[in-house]
Amino acid sequence: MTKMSTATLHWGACTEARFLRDFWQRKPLLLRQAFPGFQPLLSRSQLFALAADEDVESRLLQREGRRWQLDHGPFARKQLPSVEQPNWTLLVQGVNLHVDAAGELLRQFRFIPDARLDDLMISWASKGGGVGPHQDAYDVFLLQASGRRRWRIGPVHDATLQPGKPVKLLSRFTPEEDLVLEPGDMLYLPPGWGHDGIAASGDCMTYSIGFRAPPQGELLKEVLWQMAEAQHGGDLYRDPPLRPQATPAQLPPAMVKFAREAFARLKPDAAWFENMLGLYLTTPKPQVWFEGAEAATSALRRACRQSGCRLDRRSKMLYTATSVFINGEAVDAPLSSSALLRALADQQALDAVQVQSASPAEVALLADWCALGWLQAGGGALASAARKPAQA
Ligand SMILES: [Mn+2]
Repeated sequence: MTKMSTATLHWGACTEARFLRDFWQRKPLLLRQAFPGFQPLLSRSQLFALAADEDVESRLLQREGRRWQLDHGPFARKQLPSVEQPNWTLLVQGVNLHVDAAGELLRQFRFIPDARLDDLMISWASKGGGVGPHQDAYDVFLLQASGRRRWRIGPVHDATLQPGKPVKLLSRFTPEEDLVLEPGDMLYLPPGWGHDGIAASGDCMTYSIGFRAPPQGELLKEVLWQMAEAQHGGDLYRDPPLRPQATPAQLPPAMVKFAREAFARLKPDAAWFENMLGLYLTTPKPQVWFEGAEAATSALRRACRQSGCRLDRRSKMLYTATSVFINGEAVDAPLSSSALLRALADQQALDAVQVQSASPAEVALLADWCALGWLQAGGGALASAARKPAQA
């Protein structure tokens, strides 16, 4: 099946601009029938099939009274409880990496910068299933795809966690609102907002469209790691003139000074941070791999000119005023100033007319990316027809 979602986000009395001004990163918003008549992108069995794939990140959470059990996938169908058994949920991460229709859905949210988008997670729950009261470092849109889910939400005043649980559960959560979502309804929550969603029916599917709000420490770790790598080892430490040591266990102050000086010499400028973030935010997740095109580059160039090309659903592309990044690499000068590549990043595709107006160097680069599987030439016609798990 290659059925594409034609679902469109309906704002009702709200608008994108008003949402961004009044709600985004501030407070929750419930949109009743945000997607009227929404049809799940995947059936239950297609979702379960994804969870059986070793390239797909999945988790199974089961609750028995106050006891929680967490297992990590892949899960063969017979490893999952029966759908009739209450109180369990299956979480499938990164569905957009595996199903083209999920990319279509995510495009509805491109009024927010791509750099913030993490993934589409689908959770399936039997009656009573859920992940318990918690908070996340994410802005999230919780779209009810099938069945009903009851959400209890509220600000977190006390972030104390329940001890000894396999997942992070708030020990003292006092919800302020109690909402039941029907298929097509969508709830937005800002980062750090407490929420507890419990399947109010069987066959409850919720789509989480997550926008990661990276903590400063995470970015700093990346900055420092990349700076250290750029040293290629650096100068070797040299002892100052030494005398026989009466206190050999004492840490030499010269060694501390050496480390401090190495740190003080680092002077990253704005361009350096831009480059670091561009590479970091476009780096594919570890489980992502691309299917390269089999065709010769001359055929790929021709296909791009004849029918355009589009970004593979797994590709991540961002740009700045001076650089273009794709899948953890920066485009070399002089193409780093290409307007066409920026159009590709924004539109996630180029039509034949756009490719025909491209320079030979640009077309050659597009063909290279097609060969790597980062782009699909000719609207996917030339794309490798290899394994496509649970394609919706
Ligand atoms: Mn959550």
